[in-house]
Amino acid sequence: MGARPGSADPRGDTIVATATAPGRGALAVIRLSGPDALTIARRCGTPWPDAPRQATRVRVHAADRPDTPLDDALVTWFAAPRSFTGEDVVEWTVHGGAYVPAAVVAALVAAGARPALAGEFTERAVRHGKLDLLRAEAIGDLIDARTAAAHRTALRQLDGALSRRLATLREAVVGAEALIAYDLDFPSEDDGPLDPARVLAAVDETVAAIDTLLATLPQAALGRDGVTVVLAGAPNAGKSSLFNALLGEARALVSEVPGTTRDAIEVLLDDDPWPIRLVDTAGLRASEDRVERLGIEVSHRRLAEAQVVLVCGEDDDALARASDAVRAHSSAALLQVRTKCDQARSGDVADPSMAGGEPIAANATSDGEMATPIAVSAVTGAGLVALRAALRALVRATSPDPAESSAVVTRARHVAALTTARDELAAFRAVWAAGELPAPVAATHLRAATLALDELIGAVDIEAVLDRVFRSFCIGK
Ligand SMILES: Nc1nc2c(ncn2[C@@H]2O[C@H](COP(=O)(O)OP(=O)(O)O)[C@@H](O)[C@H]2O)c(=O)[nH]1
Ligand SMILES: [Mg+2]
Repeated sequence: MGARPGSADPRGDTIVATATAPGRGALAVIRLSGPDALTIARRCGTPWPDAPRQATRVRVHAADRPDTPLDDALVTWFAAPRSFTGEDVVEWTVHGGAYVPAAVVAALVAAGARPALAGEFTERAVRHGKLDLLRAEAIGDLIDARTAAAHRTALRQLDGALSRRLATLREAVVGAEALIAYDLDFPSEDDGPLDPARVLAAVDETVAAIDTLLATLPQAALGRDGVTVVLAGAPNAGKSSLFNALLGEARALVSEVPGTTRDAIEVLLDDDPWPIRLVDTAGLRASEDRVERLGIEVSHRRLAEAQVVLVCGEDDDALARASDAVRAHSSAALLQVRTKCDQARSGDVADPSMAGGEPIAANATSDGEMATPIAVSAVTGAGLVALRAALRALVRATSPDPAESSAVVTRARHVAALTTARDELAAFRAVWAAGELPAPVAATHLRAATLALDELIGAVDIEAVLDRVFRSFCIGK
């Protein structure tokens, strides 16, 4: 993966990059960080402000052409170690666009700075102890967040929820190790010989806590990719129209990915507490994996990945047939939707509560399904609000509650380290319970578990993990 310049020396050289996204924009922020940041900045900014942490208007120019301004900038500088990176940092707010930021960066490079690598500012913050690795990752997640749920998870991690949970786990492992060490140093002191059950109980508790944490991984995926909601029903039931109507009504459309699959169109709608990945089975051909015989338009594959299926039909008969077909192939929660309710049909009983935003979620049966179909019209928009409310209630009932776990693991790196820690604890447990090996040998497993947790937090062996973590960051962060 290649060495990162400057990474060998924790003090590093002085780096510069535009922190804002490239392209046309009112303003751009350029960051300069490192031991020579102030010297370099003084060469390119006139008059230079004496006081740190005060936004000051400065003329920016090339070091050798002080009379040819590149821009009028607002400059704020921070003296080490009280800065994001822990080094001297200068932030230049200049005009945006293609030319000015590039010209200012070029001037700073000519004056002695080096263009920063992706994630290098945050990497330096970690090296200087301003952030642990988990919080640094959370900054990346915050920037990449597209949904309220991903944003919420990133903020919690940035606030240290996961770091604190891991610190507690680490303390428990170190505590168990200390019990053994104490017993070796002072055998039979005060309390008599160490009770092996006491060590086992501490280890078991920690293993259980790690398992709880590992079980939160699906939440990260849910926050990123959403709860999968699939539209199913006979051809012409009104699925695609409903799909579009729900899109039009949505507060925030996160992404539209048409043509990503041959058989479906899907969109990610942001919602609370989880985004919704709405899937419309588009144009299935008869030869394809249509849920046959009952003739509804949805593939087995789509049904298999659905958490919720919106079963669409124009009347009770169609709804019953479509529900049976779905039920036979899927364990997803079903929500029955009576489509085209603007069209009066003989035998229809007007039911204004269905269209008027009544608390329809109260109709949910104990297994989370809707007892009464929700009547909607893609043409008039009737019932769409109620449908969204019922869908939200169903998602809440069938998905994890985000409030329950503030610490959530989000990455394969987290899972790998926690699994290592867990395996080492299990190995310790086996050896300790058998009582065959001397205590110091058994304790090496506890050491290894602690090390895995330290690596996860970023407390040790920084070199090995930093490259992997920061490679995915953007320049200027
Ligand atoms: N009056 C009325 N017609 C609808 C409504 N929804 C769909 N349609 C019509 O029903 C037909 C089939 O709709 P479409 O959404 O393509 O159904 P799909 O095959 O299930 O995707 C089209 O002619 C639509 O214009 C509705 O809410 N009201
Ligand atoms: Mg369709």
